[in-house]
Amino acid sequence: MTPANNTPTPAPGRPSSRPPSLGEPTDPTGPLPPKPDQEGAQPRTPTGAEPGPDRSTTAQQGEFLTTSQGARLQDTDHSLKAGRRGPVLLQDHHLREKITHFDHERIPERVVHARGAAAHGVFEGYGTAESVCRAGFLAKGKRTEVFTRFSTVVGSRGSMDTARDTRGFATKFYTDEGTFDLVANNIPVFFIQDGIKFPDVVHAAKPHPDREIPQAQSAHDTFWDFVSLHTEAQHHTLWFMGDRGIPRSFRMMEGFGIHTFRLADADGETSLVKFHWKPTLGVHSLTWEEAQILGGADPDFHRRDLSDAIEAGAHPSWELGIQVFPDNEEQSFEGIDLLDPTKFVPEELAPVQPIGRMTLDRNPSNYFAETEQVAFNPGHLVPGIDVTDDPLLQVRLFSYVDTQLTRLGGPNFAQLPINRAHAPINDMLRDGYGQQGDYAGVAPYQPNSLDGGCPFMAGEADGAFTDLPVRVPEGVKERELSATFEDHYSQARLFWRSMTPIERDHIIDAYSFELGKCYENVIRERQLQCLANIDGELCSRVAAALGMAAPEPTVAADGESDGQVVTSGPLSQLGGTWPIDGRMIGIVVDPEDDNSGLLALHEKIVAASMTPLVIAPHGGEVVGVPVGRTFATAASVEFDALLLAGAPLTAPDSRPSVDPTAGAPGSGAIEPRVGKLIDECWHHAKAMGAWGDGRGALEAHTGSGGAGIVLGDEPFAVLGEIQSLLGGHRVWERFAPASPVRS
Ligand code: HDD
Repeated sequence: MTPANNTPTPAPGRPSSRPPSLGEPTDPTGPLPPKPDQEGAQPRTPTGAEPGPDRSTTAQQGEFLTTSQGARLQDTDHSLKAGRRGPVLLQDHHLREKITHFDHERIPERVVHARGAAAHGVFEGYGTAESVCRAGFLAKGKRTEVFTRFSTVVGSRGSMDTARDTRGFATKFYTDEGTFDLVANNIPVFFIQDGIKFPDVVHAAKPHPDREIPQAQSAHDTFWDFVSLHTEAQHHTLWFMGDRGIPRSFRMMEGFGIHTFRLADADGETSLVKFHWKPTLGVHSLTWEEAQILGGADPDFHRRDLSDAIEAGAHPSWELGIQVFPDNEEQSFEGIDLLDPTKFVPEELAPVQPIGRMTLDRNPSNYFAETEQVAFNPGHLVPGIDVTDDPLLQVRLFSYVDTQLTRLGGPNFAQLPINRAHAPINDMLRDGYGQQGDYAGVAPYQPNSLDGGCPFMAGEADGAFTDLPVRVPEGVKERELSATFEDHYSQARLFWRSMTPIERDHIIDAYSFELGKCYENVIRERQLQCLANIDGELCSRVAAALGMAAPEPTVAADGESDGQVVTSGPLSQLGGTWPIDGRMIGIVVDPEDDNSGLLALHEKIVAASMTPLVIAPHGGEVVGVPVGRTFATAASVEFDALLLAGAPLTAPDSRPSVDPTAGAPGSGAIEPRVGKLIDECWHHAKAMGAWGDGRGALEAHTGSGGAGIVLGDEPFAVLGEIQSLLGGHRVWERFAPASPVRS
């Protein structure tokens, strides 16, 4: 074999064990010197932040490569052969170990929620829950480590982040009293009322079994077939046809425990509650066009956004809150059945009371070890928190361990570092695949005398988990649900009524798109019937988009309010002003211009906890500021706002553009790729600002300004106005909604 040019030189003082003529890496060497592009000003991490302090302890350790048995290796690049050109020998134990391990590196992906991203953090209790819950981690000032995994539901592990879907929001609280998992979603109601229907809804939502398409989409016949037949799914479906189905960021999602849980205080008094996560940054979404473009341009958009924000120090946080209801025999509140997971309780009827705050401040070091192997379970409870008889929750209590036995290869997954409780563990679970324990003692059974009777049972005073003495309802065994579960439409109507005109337009567009992708007319007709039962305008506008007749409702609406609440303010996500931490600001520069203020602008944006990305014709630096994107790599969908510090023109010798709408090369027209950035930001209702030469370009592309266009002379002043606009997320005033004003 010809010696490789980059063969590392043996470390000083360590002679090679092979003749130098072979020129192959044999002896262990020191680390290779950094490549030119790894030196100097290049960021060490994608955002330029210093790597976290834990990296040194989690990186590959030790000077020498070894086998899994600790034997130092001399070569891992060549299999052992009978002569240089001969066959590979079976006795090559290093080869077999390496390949065998590799062959088994993949584990089954989650049957749902396969694609996710996660982060570590801390939860701090406010102490405000103490009157209803004795769980120690809710005490005032108590800090508890957490791990949160966000996910899409339908797509497989390699699918895109921005698919229209419900999002998972699962948090593991490593409390002193054992691990508590809050396995939540970003929508407060679920598709189905009884867990026995879960395989049905998932089979319907997953790709068609014959061709396995489409991936990560609900825009297909089997999904709409199911939800139009099983109408309890209509309420949830309406939520994710709305903007919550395409979040801007995991950091900007609410989380909902959905089910009603039962809490107990220190005296054993019980209450019923629903858990809510409220994001500090507000609830914001992508536009559908952005989501679709991102699916191709950056399928990792949400996981990148989460890890970049954490790395840049913009640590996302959520307030945990509870709605509290009396624990009455009917387990209902203001006529809403609290055991029906397709219903929520409007905040106007039961305000969300804050009980603590979670901040995510550390990215996982290893995706597989942490994000992939984490195992959540709604049955992981701590003293003071218990389940109710919600028939969906009851089935979940079985499903999670069951699936993890397969996914994580046996019964010992709780011993994996990410799943290990931070409370002392003293169980009597023994043996099995992947057992890590080397237990002393001979009596892993109770009662015993051989191990001195140990371990002992804890009483309530020792912090034992006690099953709350809840009365079991009388009745006969039957496969039925309570009659109070039968209303499938009134809360869907409440949701629809609570939307602003812009949000209604988005919902109509979403149904029109999704049903437009169905092949079977009968499915569209049936879904239009469901929409008619929710709202006449919703139905007629979707029907018009499909070119079909709008049916009359078959379910009578219960007057204007469908209950005590006509509209519920917190259901709409528009309006209000929110922090802008972690927002992405694109800055188009022309390197030929005077860019002397660029560094200061860059620093100002970073100081405001946002991420600036300089966009220039070529990579490298402009006045010492690193270029984050070139015209070839920039995509408007990455940015929350765009600044034009210059107006790069097409170079006289540039090649013809493949984009037929672009200006002619050499014409002195604005560089077409910059023009495209501006046009897309305009259509996606994003704030844009310009000064200097950038003004003309922005004016030309936006018809001399308009809502959300900031033209000025001074960069900091323009930036200031852009920041204010960003607080409202988007500039919807730019477009008149087609919907009438909210009723
Ligand atoms: Fe589930 C995963 C949330 C109903 C069965 N579920 C899973 C995850 C989340 C939820 C966030 C991903 C956890 C992670 O990141 O690892 N699931 C929910 C919510 C539900 C719900 C909020 C309704 C209120 N789930 C539900 C039912 C069943 C399941 C009714 C079964 C009958 N869920 C599972 C599962 C998963 C899962 C198959 C897949 C991987 C896993 O559990 O560990 O067991």
